[in-house]
Amino acid sequence: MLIALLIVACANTSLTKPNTSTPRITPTSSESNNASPVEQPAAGSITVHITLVEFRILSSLKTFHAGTTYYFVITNHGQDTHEFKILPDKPDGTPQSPEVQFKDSLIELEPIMPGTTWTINFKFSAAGRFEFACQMGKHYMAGMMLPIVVAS
Ligand SMILES: [Cu+2]
Repeated sequence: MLIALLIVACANTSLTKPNTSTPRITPTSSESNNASPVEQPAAGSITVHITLVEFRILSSLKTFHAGTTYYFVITNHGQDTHEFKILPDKPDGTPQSPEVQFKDSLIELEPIMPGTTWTINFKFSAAGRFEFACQMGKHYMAGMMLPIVVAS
């Protein structure tokens, strides 16, 4: 169900970056600043509240488990437009190179306009070190990333 939605979202998206396998979701109407893709929580999912501000990402959970479905409720409480990406980290928890981050991101939700909330169900398929991140403009370099742990 989620995969089908992501595929449809990808097919309908006019990419501004080189094509990748990253699931990308953009608002169905690019004309509206209020367009916010919204999913209902999956049965048995665990809700995670994500807050985006300049220039930090806050999460109600920082340790996750592979195979568990999480219902991400992502709200932009800042003044700027942000995005929500999940990127792989190195085994020691430090960030991967920008090339690997770009190529292997697990999810990419953008643009998340100020004052809007996006919701999506997501399941990590394997344990590892990851980070939540916004790579818009210089946001990432300004500290807009949050390391997380996915346990088995
Ligand atoms: Cu940002």
